Amino acid sequence: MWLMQMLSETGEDTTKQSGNRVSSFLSRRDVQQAIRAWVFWAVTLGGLGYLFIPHLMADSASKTMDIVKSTFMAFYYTSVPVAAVVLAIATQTVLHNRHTGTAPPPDDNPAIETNQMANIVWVVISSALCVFLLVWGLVVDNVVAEPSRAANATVVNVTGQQWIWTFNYPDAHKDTSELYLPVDQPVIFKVQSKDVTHAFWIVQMGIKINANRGEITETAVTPNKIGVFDVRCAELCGLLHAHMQTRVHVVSKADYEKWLANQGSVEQWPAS
Ligand SMILES: [Cu+2]
Repeated sequence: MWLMQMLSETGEDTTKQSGNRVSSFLSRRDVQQAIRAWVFWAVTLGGLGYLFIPHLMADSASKTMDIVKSTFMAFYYTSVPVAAVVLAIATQTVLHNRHTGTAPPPDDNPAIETNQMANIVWVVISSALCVFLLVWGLVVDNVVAEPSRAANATVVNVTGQQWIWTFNYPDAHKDTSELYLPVDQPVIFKVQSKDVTHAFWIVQMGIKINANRGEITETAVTPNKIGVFDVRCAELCGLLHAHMQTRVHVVSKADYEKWLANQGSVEQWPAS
């Protein structure tokens, strides 16, 4: 409707009219109050996220995890202005727009869905934020998939069952209950289950995929930090689900070759 009105009028008049409409909308007292509340909530939510969220996520042991963390923050910061609009309207309503008494409220405060300017701003900004997140997702998804395309990737077969993980290195004919991986080397996990659905999750590497019975799922990562990290089950799979965890040792290429050649129990070597 507003678009048709605008199109049917001359350019100069349209610009002047919509300029007047914007400035009269922005100069309204309730709008000013809502804008101040929006700034308060945007700064508060943004600041709290900046201060606390990074501490809630595991330290990174792969580029994939770096991307997971930055994606989480991107989605958080993108949602802040939208959440702040909702909170700003609620705050303005509670602080300045309360109605008391038994008489019905006056009709001079029409609902926001009938306000053209509010609707245009709302739809345009929300759409721009969604497009930004879509583009972000497409770009990082491509980067995260890089290890799965590596021609030199190590393959590890992962089997979940109530309530343990076992790992098989098909090239080395080796079975283990703890993972050993060479640093900076892409690895592809072929994951399955012997019983119910589990989920294979390497916490600090930012990869997680379902382990299904009768089907092989794949995920891949390039560990980029030497150390010991956590493997957990991320799908409720029965009584001892919480204990279905083991470790992944990321070691140097030389230590990995030594481990592959070692026939002893994996729990005894290397000491860590
Ligand atoms: Cu589980």
